[in-house]
Amino acid sequence: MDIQTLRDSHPDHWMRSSAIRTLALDGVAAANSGHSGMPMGMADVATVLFSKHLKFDASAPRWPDRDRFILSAGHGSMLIYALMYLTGYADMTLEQVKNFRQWGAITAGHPEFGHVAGVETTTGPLGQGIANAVGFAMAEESLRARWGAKVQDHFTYVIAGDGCLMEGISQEAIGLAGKHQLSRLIVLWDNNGITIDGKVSLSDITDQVARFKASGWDVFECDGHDPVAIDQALTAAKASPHPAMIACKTHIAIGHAAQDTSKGHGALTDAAQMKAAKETYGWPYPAFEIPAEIKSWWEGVGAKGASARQEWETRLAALSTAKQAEFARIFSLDVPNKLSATIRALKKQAAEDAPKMATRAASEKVLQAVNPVLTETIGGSADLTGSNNTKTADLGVFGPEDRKGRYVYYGIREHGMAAAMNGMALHGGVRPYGGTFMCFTDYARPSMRLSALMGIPVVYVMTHDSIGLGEDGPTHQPVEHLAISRATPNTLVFRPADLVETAEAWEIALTQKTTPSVLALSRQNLAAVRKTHTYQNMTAKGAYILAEAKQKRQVILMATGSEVEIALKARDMLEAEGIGTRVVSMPSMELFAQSDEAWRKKVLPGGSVRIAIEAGVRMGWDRWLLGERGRDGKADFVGMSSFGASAPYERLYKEFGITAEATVAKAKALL
Ligand SMILES: Cc1ncc(C[n+]2csc(CCOP(=O)(O)OP(=O)(O)O)c2C)c(N)n1
Ligand SMILES: [Mg+2]
Repeated sequence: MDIQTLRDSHPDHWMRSSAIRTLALDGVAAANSGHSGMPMGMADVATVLFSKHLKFDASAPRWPDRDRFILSAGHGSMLIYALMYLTGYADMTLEQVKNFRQWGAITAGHPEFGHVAGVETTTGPLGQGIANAVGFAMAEESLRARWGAKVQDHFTYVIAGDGCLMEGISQEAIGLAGKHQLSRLIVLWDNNGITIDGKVSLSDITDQVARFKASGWDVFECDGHDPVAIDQALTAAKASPHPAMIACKTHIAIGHAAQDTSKGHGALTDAAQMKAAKETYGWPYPAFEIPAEIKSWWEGVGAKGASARQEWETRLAALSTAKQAEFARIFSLDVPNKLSATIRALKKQAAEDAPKMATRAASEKVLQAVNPVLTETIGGSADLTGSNNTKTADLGVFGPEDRKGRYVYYGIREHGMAAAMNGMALHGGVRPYGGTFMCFTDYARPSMRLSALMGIPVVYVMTHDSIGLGEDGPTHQPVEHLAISRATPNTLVFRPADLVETAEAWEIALTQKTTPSVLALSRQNLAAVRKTHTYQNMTAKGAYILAEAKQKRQVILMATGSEVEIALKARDMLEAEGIGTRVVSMPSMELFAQSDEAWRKKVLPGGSVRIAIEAGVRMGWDRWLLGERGRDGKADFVGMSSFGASAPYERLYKEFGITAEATVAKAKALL
């Protein structure tokens, strides 16, 4: 259909969707940067979705039973900002729209969770949104099964572009959603055939319809500018018993000189061309001006969900007081009081038994105690369940047959798993954790970074955390991964040394509300190092004195995880030679950095030789080795400076010089 036909056949719809198009043009022109073409091309789909299908209430953006709308093609951020302004979200004022991409405005270049009330997830790194959406839909299925459709009953809609579908992560997401028959998940593909470099066909000839179908999706197709066709496709997609993809054939930058070209992807700021486009639309109004009748129609769209929201509130209020409190608790991320008592009991027993075990096995022990208490947890692993020790007997398995199951077999999809966990956490009401090998942090990394950026408390259970995994060799042995995780802002990295520290680390991770955690856990068995019970969570201090010097202190050995027992052995050897040696266990550098200065000085006073022992690279350690003021004295590092190798782990520790003997030699060399 040409534009004149579209205008003539649905004049009201055309003007309402043109409000989005012109706001996108005006916002991008004011910023002199951004992406005009995608919001222009998808304005018709968005208008039908928001006015006829999406269950939302602009006056209550966070209402737990709303439909979720995810703009996976985050570069088209003006689409979501325009929709929020038009429908009357309180935070999305015209001023904000005019300040698109400016310092202090909530209208960031790409939609950011936490900045804008109606933005469900941060998008922009292509493919993340569609993969988050799988987690949203899983959380909805899980909560609907456990709480009933009266309390949780909604859809997750995604707008994804060619770029989202080309990214590898989309395949992981599509596979996961298909397997789990997430029928409440609907993806609207902005099928405009254009990306930045030119036509999609420059780089891809995938039959997307066949591809989605191959993974168990239902696929519908429509002219993405025909409101009747869009409505029909959405109605069919909602009725389908499978996840649904709607291929919306669209024109990028419709009505502009750049229509159907890659020029249309970016910022369309040429004044004459903008004027011509608006004339084509039949839009005579000045920049940022929306005629009152169009604005008020849109505000009606924003208000129409209020009754559904109020009915939901009434249904919630009909639940028992205890159930209402529990519902509020899981959505506010509070933990039950019982959690700390559970952890403490476990710690006490562990200190008495002093079991020799791998920290991954310790983690399983903690989960066995915690999962029955914290019923909002949803565990999983990317096909390494038996290695990551992430499954406990009480969880059951999530799937089409059992939506109440709390364990997800993510398959070999680390990235998809991490993104799905982000989606679950963002949905609310559940607390996801998932495992893989520490080395494959790399495969999950883009989503781990977004957990941190968004400030959501996903827990990453990363086992086989060093050369200590042995025979699988350097492909599987993380060396730089602790440093990368620690370098990421707003991320807590834990490398516990035994069962007690593992329990403490889990307690901290599970009480976070705005910070993800990475648990680096050993494959190999470790001796218990905390054999005296402490009521206090020592890991919460980040680092603490595990063993004090018996003689005048000359050396401080710092270590994490599997290397703590090496530090203790080196201390015995040094003490035997009359060299007083303190051992500091440092399960979390971030928490130590956050602890007060007095504590840091107490744990790491000046005047002693300092050696850090960790089976990873040195990067990150110098702050503690050289002193926070960089003048504390002599220091050295026992760890890795190359990739590992394939051999039994005892041999590897020897060959790479991560031993008590090497530690003693380095300490003595500095004395
Ligand atoms: C992971 C990732 N890689 C690259 C980019 C840069 N980028 C932004 S949009 C885009 C092209 C997207 O094409 P499409 O989804 O078809 O959007 P359209 O041009 O149709 O608006 C690229 C490469 C990105 N945002 N994220
Ligand atoms: Mg495109």
